[in-house]
Amino acid sequence: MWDIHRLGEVDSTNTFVRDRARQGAAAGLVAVADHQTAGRGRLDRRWESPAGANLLVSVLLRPHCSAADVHLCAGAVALAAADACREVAGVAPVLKWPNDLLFDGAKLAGVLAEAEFAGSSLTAVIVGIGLNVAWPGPPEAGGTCLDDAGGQAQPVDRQVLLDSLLRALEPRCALLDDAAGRRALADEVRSLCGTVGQLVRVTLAGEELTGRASAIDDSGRLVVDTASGPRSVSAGDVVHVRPDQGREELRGLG
Ligand code: BT5
Repeated sequence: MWDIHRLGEVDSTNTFVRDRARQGAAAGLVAVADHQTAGRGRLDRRWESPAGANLLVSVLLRPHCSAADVHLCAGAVALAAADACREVAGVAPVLKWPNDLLFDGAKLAGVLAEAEFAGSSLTAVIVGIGLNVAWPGPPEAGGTCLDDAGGQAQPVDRQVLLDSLLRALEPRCALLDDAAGRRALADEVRSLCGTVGQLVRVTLAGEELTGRASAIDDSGRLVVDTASGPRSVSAGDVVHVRPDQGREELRGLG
């Protein structure tokens, strides 16, 4: 099902796939790059990676679902990437809501999902993932990479990792197309998500919430039990907080 475009250098694999989606490319288009000159995170942040070090890939999905389910497209890719990390590197990451893979509390991968619409109908979802293989990210980000986390004798082969990821993604793409499949996918996201049960601080536009994350609801929102009652959060930056230290602690999972 995959039409793979291998690129030496590109501004952003998400932008490459988005441009082709707008020209009518079919679902299954994949762009993988050695290097991005303008790799994007969320909220205009940058995704950094030296040439040839990490897996930088975006896929074009055209699921039969609504805008409210776009988060599951990101979830499907994150779950497939987690499978690939286990299969290829023996590393078992957890999900950090809404879009990261963590290993031992450190960021191993970030997922960026971007939706395209015709009027109010969802026409495409571009999901990009930056998965650290040989470089753990900029020092200030406190990330990790498979070659450090896995302790394997051989460095991880990015091609083998991509093949494994796409194999794990294919059945999950089918799940996106009907309600029962989406429920199964949402359950799988919940079971791998390390955020539920954690004390969290969530930064929203103009507001900060602190409380215990108690659930992920069927719309993919994080439910946070705050002092003034439960709040559902659909976007925002989550920091896991360690209660015993009362300070920001990204290594507090588990
Ligand atoms: C994300 O954003 O985590 C989503 C990253 C998606 C990147 C992929 S690469 C392929 C595709 N093409 C693109 O252009 N993008 C996608 P966010 O949660 O906003 O995290 C961004 C933050 O992570 C930055 O502000 C840094 O602090 C940190 N960061 C940057 N590069 C990193 C890396 N390689 N490893 C760990 N952390 C990193």
